[in-house]
Amino acid sequence: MNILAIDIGGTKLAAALINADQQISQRQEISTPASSSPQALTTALTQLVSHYQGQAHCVAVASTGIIDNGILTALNPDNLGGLNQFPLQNTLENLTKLPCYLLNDAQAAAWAEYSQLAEQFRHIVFITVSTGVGGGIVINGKLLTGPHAFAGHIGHSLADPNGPRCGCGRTGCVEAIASGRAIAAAAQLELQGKNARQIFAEAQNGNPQAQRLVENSAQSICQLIANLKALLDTECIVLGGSVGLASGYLQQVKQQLSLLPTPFHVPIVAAHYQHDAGLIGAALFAAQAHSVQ
Ligand code: ADP
Ligand code: BMX
Ligand code: ZN
Repeated sequence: MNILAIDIGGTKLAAALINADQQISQRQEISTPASSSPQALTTALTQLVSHYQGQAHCVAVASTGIIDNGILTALNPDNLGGLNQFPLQNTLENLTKLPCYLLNDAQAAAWAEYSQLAEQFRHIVFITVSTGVGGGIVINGKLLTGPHAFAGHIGHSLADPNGPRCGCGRTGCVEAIASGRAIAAAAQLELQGKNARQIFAEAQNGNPQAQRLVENSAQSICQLIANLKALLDTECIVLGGSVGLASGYLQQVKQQLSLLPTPFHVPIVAAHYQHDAGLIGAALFAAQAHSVQ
């Protein structure tokens, strides 16, 4: 029987059925509502899950935000149109009448990526550069979630004390410089009003401002990776999210890391599961949790 996997990001909501061999079918994607009203997210989730009735035995969720005790708490509410608290587990259990297993989106993606790197590495960090910047940490083959499910929120570590204010309330977080939203927010003049995807396209066309915005993002992700290497002696960094997976981005991060002293060097790879890492990781986690019940 399949697992219904749902990925809740700041920009898009995805859902799919995942079988025991991690094969995906019936994948759907809709935009994340840009509203602080819990009702708007409930309506979008209702639309998304209605398609899968009777086809799954449990629900696996990878969601942006701190996912603790079934509640989504936004660390950076700006990423969810101002939505701050949302009863995610209750909402989905009421909608589907199925047991529901939840993880943060980057924690879930880290678990998926670790599952297929496990023969090579025991210590990896997954970084998503997407609407925000998220992280999932695997140490000695175990996913680190922490006592309050907060572990891995590396997008909210300091990149520049003189940088922009972050939606989390701190100043100069990595997310406030490197994320898709931050790239768009920093755009001026001819790039004002464009989103990160459009700014990447402009950078490819040779626009110097766009190239500088992409470079600043890659530079702060490179410094974050060096910090993680010093903190955890991690063996491999996996990069995901639509910004992280954008053409040329990984190369820029690698190039900048190569300029730092050798102890900070670490292999960096693109997410094997690309944009589906969250869905697959949530399903793996749910399958493991469901089987021990
Ligand atoms: P989510 O945050 O919902 O998981 P994504 O991983 O798609 O979603 O990240 C959304 C961000 O990525 C947005 O800021 C969007 O503009 C940007 N983006 C989407 N596609 C691309 C692309 N091809 N190149 C660069 N940035 C992109
Ligand atoms: C934010 C934070 C993280 C999340 C990361 C990436 C919120 C709502 N989210 O740092 O929990 O993992 O963004 O999320 O505070 P995404 O939406 O970019 O995938
Ligand atoms: Zn922050």
